[in-house]
Amino acid sequence: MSLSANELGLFHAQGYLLKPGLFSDEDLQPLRAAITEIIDREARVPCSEGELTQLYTDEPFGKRLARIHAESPAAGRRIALAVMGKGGGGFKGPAMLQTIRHAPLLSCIESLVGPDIVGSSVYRIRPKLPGWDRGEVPWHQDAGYTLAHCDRHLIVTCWLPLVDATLENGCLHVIPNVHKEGILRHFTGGHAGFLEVPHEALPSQEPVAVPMNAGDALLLTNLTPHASFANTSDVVRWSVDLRYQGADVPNNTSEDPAAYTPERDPVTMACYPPEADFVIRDSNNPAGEVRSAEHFRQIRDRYENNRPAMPGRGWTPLHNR
Ligand SMILES: O=C(O)CCC(=O)C(=O)O
Repeated sequence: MSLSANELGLFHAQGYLLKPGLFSDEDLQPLRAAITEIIDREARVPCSEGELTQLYTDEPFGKRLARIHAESPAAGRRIALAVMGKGGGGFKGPAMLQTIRHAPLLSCIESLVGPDIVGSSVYRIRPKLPGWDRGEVPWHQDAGYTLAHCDRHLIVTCWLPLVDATLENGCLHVIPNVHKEGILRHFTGGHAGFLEVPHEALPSQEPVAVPMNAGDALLLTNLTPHASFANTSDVVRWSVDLRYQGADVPNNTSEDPAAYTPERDPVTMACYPPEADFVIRDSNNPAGEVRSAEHFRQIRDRYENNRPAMPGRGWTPLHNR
């Protein structure tokens, strides 16, 4: 399943590549089941307090939280945030590691970053609820969120929908062929509090919408502008975004979070210090690879419980422009 020469050429020319059917329905099932378990647990609270009339257990994966949200927007959002976990990347169950370590995906990643692979600290589950403005992510490059000295390195994002991602439910949009032009000017305080590159600062190339089936994977560079817009459907557009980098790209795999003091020079830091990177493949020290759910949880917890601050990288507020 590794990338062909043609696919590699496309990725490097366009800044993204769609890999259809990389995950089977069965491969996605553990993550869907783990999410469903959290929905089930969290929905019991508003149900017992009369805020919600039922648990909607008979609804399919894509519809269940949408039905809860339609009945009680507040309960729906609370449950969505609980699934995402603390800081947005707090979901660290066995199913997440299993998805990150999916062998066909790692073969593709190896084609892009080499055999020694680090799982980049920033991964997210995104429950894009119908009509929830926080589900709409304005134009940005992922590099806008990482420290400036990492702009020159490749960090690959794998965007993976757990349900079909359509124009109606808010699939991803990308701007092709501009990732070699470097970092765009981002602003803080954009739509729903995200970083944003405003329309007038975007490259002139036409954006492309990328509708995808559940299990397709979209591979993006960290300099590929992308965004997603409103979900006007009646399903939750569930997706995960995972990130990978070569072992030579700055990371915190062997650092204690306490080493990230405010005085420290950012150029000596991991690309995204607040969360824990983890070793996926290390040909020199296979024993250090994070393979067990318990090891993964410990590594993520260590940073979650002592989260280093993210040094600013000079982006100014959108409303001041
Ligand atoms: O899932 C989305 O709608 C946006 C994802 C995104 O911006 C990202 O993965 O960087």
